[in-house]
Amino acid sequence: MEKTFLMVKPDGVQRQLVGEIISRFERKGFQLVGGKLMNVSSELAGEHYAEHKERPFFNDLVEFITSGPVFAMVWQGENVISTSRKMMGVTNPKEATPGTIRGDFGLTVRKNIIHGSDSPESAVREIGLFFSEQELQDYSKLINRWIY
Ligand code: DAT
Ligand code: MG
Repeated sequence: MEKTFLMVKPDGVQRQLVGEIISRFERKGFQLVGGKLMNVSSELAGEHYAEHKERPFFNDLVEFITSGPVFAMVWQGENVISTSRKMMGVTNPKEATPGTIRGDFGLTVRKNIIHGSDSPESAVREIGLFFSEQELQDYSKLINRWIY
């Protein structure tokens, strides 16, 4: 089953949106396979955002993601990578559709509440950066037969 890496950023944790966000993915039918409240070191932040190293906002991005605890998660389900991106809304909350997480809770691109992997390759890479094998649970839910 497809897996993705999702992370409530420091603004989402401070604004007490962790429960709301978990609830949205649970109600959609996705399955939580790993989760933890943690601090992101500058080293991990640099690796996680490596693709943005040359961007003018890179330093602000690293400063922000290391500014307080994040809630890191791994979710699984059919099409979870692209569907969770749709549920998050586009990068800039100013343009994100109401009904999406960024559309409902965010105002600016620098504090856009949630991160989600954008492709199967980044999902594998990001899950590996944030979680060890032992931190991921392999279990089945009876309700899945009413979802699939
Ligand atoms: P996403 O988080 O939707 O995958 P991204 O990978 O393009 O977006 O960028 C990573 C983060 O960097 C994004 O969540 C917020 C920040 N960011 C993106 N574009 C920005 C900009 N023009 N100014 C400031 N921050 C930006
Ligand atoms: Mg991205």
